[in-house]
Amino acid sequence: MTIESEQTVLTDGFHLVVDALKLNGIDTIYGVVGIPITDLARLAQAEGMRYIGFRHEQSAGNAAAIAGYLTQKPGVCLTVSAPGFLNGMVALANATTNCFPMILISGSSDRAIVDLQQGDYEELDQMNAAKPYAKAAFRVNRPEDIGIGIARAIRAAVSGRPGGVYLDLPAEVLRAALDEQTAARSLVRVVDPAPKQIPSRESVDRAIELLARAQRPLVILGKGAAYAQADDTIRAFIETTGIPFLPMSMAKGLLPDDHPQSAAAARSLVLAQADVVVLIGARLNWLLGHGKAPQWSATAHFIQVDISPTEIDSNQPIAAPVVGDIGSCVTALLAGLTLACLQPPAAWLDAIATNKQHNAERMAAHLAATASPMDFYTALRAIRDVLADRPDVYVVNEGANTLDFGRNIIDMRLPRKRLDAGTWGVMGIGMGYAIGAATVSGKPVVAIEGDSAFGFSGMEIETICRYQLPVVIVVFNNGGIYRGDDVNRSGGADVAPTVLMKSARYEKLIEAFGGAGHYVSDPQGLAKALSESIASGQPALINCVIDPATGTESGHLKKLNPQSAATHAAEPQRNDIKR
Ligand code: ADP
Ligand code: TPW
Ligand code: MG
Repeated sequence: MTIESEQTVLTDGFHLVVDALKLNGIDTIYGVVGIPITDLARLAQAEGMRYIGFRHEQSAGNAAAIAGYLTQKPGVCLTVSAPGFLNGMVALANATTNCFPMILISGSSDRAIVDLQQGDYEELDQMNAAKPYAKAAFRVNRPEDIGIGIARAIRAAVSGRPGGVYLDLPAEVLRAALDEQTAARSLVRVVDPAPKQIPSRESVDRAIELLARAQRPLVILGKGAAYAQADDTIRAFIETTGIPFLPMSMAKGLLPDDHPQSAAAARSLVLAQADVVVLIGARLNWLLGHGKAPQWSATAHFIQVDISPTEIDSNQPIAAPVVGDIGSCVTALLAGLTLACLQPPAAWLDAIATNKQHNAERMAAHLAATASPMDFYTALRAIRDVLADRPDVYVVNEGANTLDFGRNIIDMRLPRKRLDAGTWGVMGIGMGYAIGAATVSGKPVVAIEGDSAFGFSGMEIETICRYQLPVVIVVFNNGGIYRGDDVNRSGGADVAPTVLMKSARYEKLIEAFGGAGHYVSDPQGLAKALSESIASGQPALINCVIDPATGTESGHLKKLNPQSAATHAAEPQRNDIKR
């Protein structure tokens, strides 16, 4: 809508935001509306963008973040000021932590009042609140700067190491009028938002020299490698060299989990014994024991391929940094390979094969036993078998035991299909990631959720039903955080801190919104409900009853929780069979 005066045709900030997003190929906004951004969402929809309305900004932000991860275009989340903004901030911080490109756009209150703390409606100094948790934070103070502000936000989100960007849009800027010609001239189409970054020749040569000396080489693929969408190049590098590889959780499927060179089932062995490790888009953070003993050999040498120069030496000295984008770096490494880099010594490959077989047999024995009531193995085996025929299905996974067992048992065959609690191990990503993945792909999503994990974003099942998304939620109902059988040590009436309601009928929640609810207590029932739900393409929730006594405190993170009073003598020691 434009306002015509005698001489000039006027437009406003709302139109400029929509035009700037569309000009840059952004076609979807995830958000929750209210003052001052309701008209922005309305207008975006009127102008042909998709607007997906959520029940909570954290889930909207998580959907935007995962959309960014899957498409390499920043996912956009739109929130109201102060509380809506803060709800969205958790997702923005999580996106930054995980290196996902995302833009959080929030309306904000009158700066003159906010800065003097005079108590405006939803007053908060949002830009400064966002700064420590975002890759970049910008505020647009004039309507003619909206175009450049959005361009800066896009470029900051996707170039170099991707991350979360905050863009503050004061209400008065959105409402401000501007003549159409000036407005049109102010828009910016971002050219080459994530330019290739070619590694230096020396860095590639240094890496090749080190690799040529390796006796026990290993490649670790992280979610940066999955994000880079250099799938064929990475596969060619691994298959040409013959080096065993270990996928980090969200890199599962970059090469299929049943690939003969996968060392996932020999994880502890390869970490402890590898002498040259090629990290591709994976950080040496807590998820990799910081690259240190006792998990790693103290004499291991590292080659690290990463786009962020300051990631190098963050935890361990890196003998051969290769800084650039993964596509360019792996192409250069592949081109530089020498004979000595090909086919690792047989002794190394044999040791891995033996260990893999031993661990695979242990896992197979666990999976062959049918526990009643179901334990994590029994339930996940049923899910694994159904998903074996559907490699196109996205798997969202959060919880503690539900996450750790899920990662180990559910094989992935295609890249970027596994979406999980990530670098923070955060609960609450489930429904947002499921909605984001279904929205950008139109493909089915199966969200395997601990009962606690599900609760963090559970209300979004209304969103899933409202948009009729092909999302099937499986709630692993063991009646608690980790387990459901702990007791109140005071003998009082309140349940223990980890206990949730075992009798909860989660499937009835989705029935309230017209989705299909299933209650299952055996693997046959689970398999049937799951395959029918996926085939239906409609929203469904399967309440899957799990023995409350089978989980482990903190899942596989026991050693981060050493003082735990909840020691269960009967628990099997899992020893990260295949983490
Ligand atoms: P994981 O948790 O799977 O180990 P991380 O999130 O720790 O993975 O690491 C991802 C790494 O990938 C980050 O250090 C990031 O800088 C890097 N990265 C992301 N995208 C690219 C890219 N296109 N090229 C090179 N490195 C990238
Ligand atoms: C935002 C702490 C880690 S895992 C978890 C919590 C609360 C839930 C585990 O129980 P669940 O899974 O989901 O039922 P299961 O199979 O083991 O029973 N708040 C946030 N993030 C985290 N990680 C926590 C709390 C936590
Ligand atoms: Mg639970």
